[in-house]
Amino acid sequence: MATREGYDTDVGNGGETHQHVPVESSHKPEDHLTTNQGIRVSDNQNQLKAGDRGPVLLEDFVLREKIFHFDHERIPERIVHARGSAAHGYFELFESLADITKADIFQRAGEKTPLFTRFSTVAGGAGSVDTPRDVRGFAVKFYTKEGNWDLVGNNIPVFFIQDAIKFPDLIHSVKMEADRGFPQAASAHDTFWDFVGLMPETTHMIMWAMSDRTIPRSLRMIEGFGIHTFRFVNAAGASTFVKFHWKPKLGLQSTIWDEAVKLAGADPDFHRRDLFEAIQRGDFPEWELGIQTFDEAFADSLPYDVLDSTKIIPEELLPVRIVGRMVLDRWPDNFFAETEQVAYCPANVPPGIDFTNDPLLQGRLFSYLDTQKSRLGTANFHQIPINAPKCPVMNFQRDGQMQMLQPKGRANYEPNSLGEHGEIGGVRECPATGFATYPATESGDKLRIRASSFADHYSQARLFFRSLDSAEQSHLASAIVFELSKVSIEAIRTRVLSNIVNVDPSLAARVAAGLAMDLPKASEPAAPVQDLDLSPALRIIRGPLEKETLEGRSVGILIADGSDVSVVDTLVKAVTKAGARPVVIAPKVGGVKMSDGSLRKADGQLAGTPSVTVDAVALALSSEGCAALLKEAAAIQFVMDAFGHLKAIGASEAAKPLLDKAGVVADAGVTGLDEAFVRAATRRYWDREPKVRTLA
Ligand code: HDD
Repeated sequence: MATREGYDTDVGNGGETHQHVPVESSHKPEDHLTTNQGIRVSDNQNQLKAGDRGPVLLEDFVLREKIFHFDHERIPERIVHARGSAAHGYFELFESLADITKADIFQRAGEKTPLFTRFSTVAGGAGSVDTPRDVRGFAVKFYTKEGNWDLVGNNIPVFFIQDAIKFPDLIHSVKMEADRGFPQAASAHDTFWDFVGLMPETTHMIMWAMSDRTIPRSLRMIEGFGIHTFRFVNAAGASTFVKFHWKPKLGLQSTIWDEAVKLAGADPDFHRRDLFEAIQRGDFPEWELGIQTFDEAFADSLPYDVLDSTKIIPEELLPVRIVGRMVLDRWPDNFFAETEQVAYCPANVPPGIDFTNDPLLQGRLFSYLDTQKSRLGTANFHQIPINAPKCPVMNFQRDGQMQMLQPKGRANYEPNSLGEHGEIGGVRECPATGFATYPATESGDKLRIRASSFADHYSQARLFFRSLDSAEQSHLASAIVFELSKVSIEAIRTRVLSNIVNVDPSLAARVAAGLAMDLPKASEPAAPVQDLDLSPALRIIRGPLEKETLEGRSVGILIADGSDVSVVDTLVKAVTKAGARPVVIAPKVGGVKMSDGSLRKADGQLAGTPSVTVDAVALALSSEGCAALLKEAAAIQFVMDAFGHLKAIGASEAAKPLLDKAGVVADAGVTGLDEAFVRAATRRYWDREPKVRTLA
């Protein structure tokens, strides 16, 4: 039976009583449900009808407002970097940089500046998965005392193209193909590689994109780069060129490609969850900010142009000076309000930081402001709390959609003299402390042209490839084989390969062999290819940022009926002490009966917590438990994948049959369940790889 209250009797669902209790008796205003106009809502369960079985009335403003708002909950997603995760935190300066920049954020050692950092993939839509092979966006908004500074970078220090006019073509080619709407979040398709083959300037970035850098284990384990050469300007007006670097405290770590693919199915939100959980448990992700600074003379001495975003300056040539750190210590309250609505813009720089003529940067200075108008719908997007500077904002810009401010007085123009007549006059420009562009001297003809100093597309690609560890080189070659195998037009593969011959003939030969095709002749390079000094700093494996550690990692402990209580307890303690998160996995999440008859609950169900979700696995099984798991495909796959993904596997004596069934062969990464396992779990076993898969 329906009544006006609805919720405390029959709500039309078989007549059961609804548990919802109205708050009428309490008079606290914050307890009352209201419309967006503040009108209290008497009934949130039923529409307004003409009779209990009658039509809905148009005058039901509660209904219309609620549905209207719901209908518009989604806003246009970012055309690139749509999928992202973000967190609040702070930047702490280690030493004053007053000698090279007057930027307020860099003046006082020890001072903290609040910030908001958003990580993203590039190609996929907002609902796509976290682990495709893709560049990761690394955008930081510093809320400095002199206005917002946005350092909008990536986890790779170079970019695909040299000139911003190519950006829409690049992105169109990598996004899902225009007629068919797939593939989502993947570069392994014709149009992308067609663009790559026709644009040799992409080659250096392609080397990075096909390396392990684009399949990170965690967003907490990626580097960040500002990419472009920027300028610092000091109080005396002197300019110093600067490149920005973020170095992760947990070190660099990537997944194996097969692991990344399986993670996409096992947990589409793997990176977002990882970041969220780390922050929730107080394990705050941290990066150091490094700078490479140099002058014109140094820039002129390089065999490439510092305005070219497809080039790095190797750290061996110009060391990175660590000047501060970023700590992310607070997850947003609301994903939409903050992570979705945050609007970064490389043009947001405070006095003391300035641009260079990098043609990619110059184009970006226009794009970001422009895109926010279509994404956020109004020129007043800067008033949204996540975008609003944490310093005074005062000017005569007025009105516009969703204007939140209510300025007083008549003066909405500058200059005005109303202040001299007892009225509100308002703010004035500040010649001494305001942002003043560095007065670089410019001259030249008006031309659509690329400087000849940008012509070398291969030397640094070669430098990168040859600097890598041999395991990484194999991954890179195999990634190109994988991607080109998804290209259906053979001529595209051939063209790409003919470019790669210029990078390194042996790499091209490996790729050709992996594709079972003939090695084409090298394409004609626009500039001679040079052998530059190698840069071991570019490696992940056996590189300066590879860490043998369990810190920030996780260890899966597989248990089943009869598992030994003390073994599991000891393992959990040891793993926790080493800084990792123990994840107890069992056939049923409710738990298993342990050796002493007690029930031990699991953190994850075996079928839903495959070994790809952890960094190492321990099989703490009894004979009885192992026998049962030998019949479970999920258990066999669990071990097989851990082995195939080169992870440490610790196993009890009784778990041996499971190891055998999963094809595990003894090596340094396969141990018992004692301390040797905790040590072994701090790394991956690259030597194992040739035994488990054929790499190019
Ligand atoms: Fe961009 C977003 C990074 C070149 C145009 N870009 C965007 C984001 C990152 C980057 C991290 C997401 C920010 C966020 O989390 O909201 N973009 C880069 C880097 C580039 C680069 C490191 C080269 C060095 N971008 C680039 C060019 C153009 C754009 C050359 C256009 C001329 N990028 C945009 C954009 C986006 C954007 C269309 C989409 C959403 C947004 O700006 O706010 O304006």
